[in-house]
Amino acid sequence: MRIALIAPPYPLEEMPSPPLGLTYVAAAFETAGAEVKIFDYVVFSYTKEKLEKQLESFQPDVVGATCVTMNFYKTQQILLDVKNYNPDIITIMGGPHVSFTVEETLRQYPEIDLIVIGEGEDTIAELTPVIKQRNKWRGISGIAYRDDDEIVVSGKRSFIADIDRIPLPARHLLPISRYRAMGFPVSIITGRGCPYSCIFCLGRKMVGSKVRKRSTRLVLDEMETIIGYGFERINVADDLFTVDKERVREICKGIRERSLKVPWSAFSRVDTVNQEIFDLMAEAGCDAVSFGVETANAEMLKRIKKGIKLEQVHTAIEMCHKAGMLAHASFIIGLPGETKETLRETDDFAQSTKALYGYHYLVPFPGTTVQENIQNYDLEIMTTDWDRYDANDAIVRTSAMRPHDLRAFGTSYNKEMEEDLNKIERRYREGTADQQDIIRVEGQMRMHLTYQVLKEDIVEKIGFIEPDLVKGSKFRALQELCRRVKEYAKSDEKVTYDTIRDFEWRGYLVADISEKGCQWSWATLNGNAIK
Ligand code: B12
Ligand code: SF4
Repeated sequence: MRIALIAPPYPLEEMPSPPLGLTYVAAAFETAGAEVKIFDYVVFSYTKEKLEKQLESFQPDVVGATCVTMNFYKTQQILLDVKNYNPDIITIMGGPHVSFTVEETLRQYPEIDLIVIGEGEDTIAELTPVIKQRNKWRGISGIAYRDDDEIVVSGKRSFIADIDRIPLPARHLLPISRYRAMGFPVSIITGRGCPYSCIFCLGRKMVGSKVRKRSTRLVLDEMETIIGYGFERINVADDLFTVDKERVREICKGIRERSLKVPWSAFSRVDTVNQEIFDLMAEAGCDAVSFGVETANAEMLKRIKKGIKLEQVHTAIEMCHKAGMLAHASFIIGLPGETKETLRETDDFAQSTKALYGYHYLVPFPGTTVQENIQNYDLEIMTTDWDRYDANDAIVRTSAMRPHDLRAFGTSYNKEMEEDLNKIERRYREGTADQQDIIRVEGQMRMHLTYQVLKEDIVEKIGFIEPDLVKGSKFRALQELCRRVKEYAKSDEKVTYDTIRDFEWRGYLVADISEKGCQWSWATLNGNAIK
């Protein structure tokens, strides 16, 4: 049984890091005995022709895809392309969007044969052996599919109680060198479940209200594997990582004992931390902590069921700084009851915390309490165009604020940031920038260039260097590659040469030199060329 898994495109602004859920899914299919390949369109371009070539070469029986709401249409389009190529290939979708839009998705998009609802591992284990026998699907819980005109939603599947038996994410199937080049942190989850019920979040609905923790040993093993792949930063993405202090102590102790030298960051809640824990985390390499604060209006905090107090925000941020870590607070624009005054209150508060802070717009994702019970809130949803569910624009209104007003607030905040950045860029161009400014500007330029090189498959297009230019010398071949990339991407000369040489030095790019010339390619895990 061959399964191709699609990592659908998503934009640079969302920091394309290795897809976590999909690598869990890949591991579950491998454990069920399938041969699995990931078709990655996060750090590769997507074209129908490329997909067809990949299908032709791998000949999968099944194509599965994951998505969040904002890239649902792109993902569905890819599955449509799969069906157009070969209608016999079975197509599956899973993830937080389709888990809560089962009926409408299956009715509107016949190119999707089957949806896996919620946590996937146990469903995959049961489904894989019978996946080609549709008449056997009925007995499997946690799925939905079409049977002629009927939409069949099978029984609910319970959450996996012992998550230590879930196989570690199959990151070895990803194009690792391309993700390393992007440089974003690799997310890990040390537990599943959330006892809180913030009205804008799907967390609890996706993973249940009971927190299920993985053993410290497995968390450390996973970190070790990630470091072994050459990644340079990890992000512990569970909100509730700091809830169980004993476990944080154990993990931090284990990191030191195993000498895992990797900087990491963590998400946390302001009501679950203390100075001792932050000090331990900092000693174990954690250098930044993000807190969801959402709003500084106490009434609204209650309404959204966040369950935190504003005093706790100040205390947590001070403790975080005292431990020598960066603190980041995130806020949401457009929560129910939002007014000009509440936004002002939030912004004043955000500035008073001395933390780095940022805003997203409220997005009522399908399945969230705010979306399902919209009539109970001072809120109107203006669109169900899923492309707009990226949290970077206002798609709701409150009685006091239209999307336009909410946007005006967000834009004014972004404008301040942009003006700061413009000043730094001006200093850079005029040659008066200090070292910190230079690192920041060149870092931005490098990130954009890297993204362009990956998304436009530039090395694949121009990475063959003719023998008369190579003359047997890797150095010459590299200089020529840098020159061509600069020309193709129309990028800054210094940044291009620094970036491409660094990729080669770090082993992300490998050269195959022969009398026929030099072929540059991205490296696989064992240093060969990705084919
Ligand atoms: C870690 C995390 C991140 C990390 C890592 C993302 C990554 N690279 O993988 C970071 C911080 C980078 C991130 C970014 C974003 N995230 Co996020 N994130 C999470 C979080 C906390 C855990 C997700 C996770 O990995 N869980 C572990 C895995 C195993 O679960 P899973 O992905 O759901 O996959 C399981 C099942 O869904 C199913 N499954 C999934 N896909 C498939 C496919 C097939 C074929 C099958 C059979 C099964 C299957 O099986 C899997 C195994 O059990 C969730 C909250 C939550 N608890 O779910 C939010 C969450 C997924 N994120 C969310 C959002 C919105 C985003 C962003 C768009 C940020 C933004 N602008 O607001 C970006 C988009 C990134 C992207 N395209 O995926 C939303 C999604 C809501 C929605 N309907 O769109 C969630 C649910 C939080 C919320 N607000 O409610 N996120
Ligand atoms: S925002 Fe965090 S604490 Fe609130 S429900 Fe979601 S995962 Fe739980």
